[in-house]
Amino acid sequence: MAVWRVVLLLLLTLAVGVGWGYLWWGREATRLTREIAEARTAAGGPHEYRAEGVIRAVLPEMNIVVITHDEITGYMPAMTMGFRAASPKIYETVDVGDAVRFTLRGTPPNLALVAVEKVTSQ
Ligand SMILES: [Cu+2]
Repeated sequence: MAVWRVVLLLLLTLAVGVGWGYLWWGREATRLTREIAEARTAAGGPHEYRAEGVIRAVLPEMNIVVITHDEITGYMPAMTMGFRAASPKIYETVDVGDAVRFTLRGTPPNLALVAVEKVTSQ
């Protein structure tokens, strides 16, 4: 076999190999991207939760509002805990003892209180 034929054959083999490698990698990358997106959706990503509770303490200096809350569906059972307020305006709208309906937003467990509205008792 002529030398140029051997060289050509080697180059072709190499080209095919690299080509398949790229194709395989491309498929892998696509699959990984999809899996990461699915895992993010399942495990976390920004969520929004709504619940009701009673304000127990308002601590602007600690950036915390303590609320005894009902069960937060899909997140946590009823308990008393502190929530970080997303904005200082939150503190102006609530007082200790208020029954409230509130909204949490963020990626669990890093959630912030983004809205609080008083529930008027009938
Ligand atoms: Cu809680």
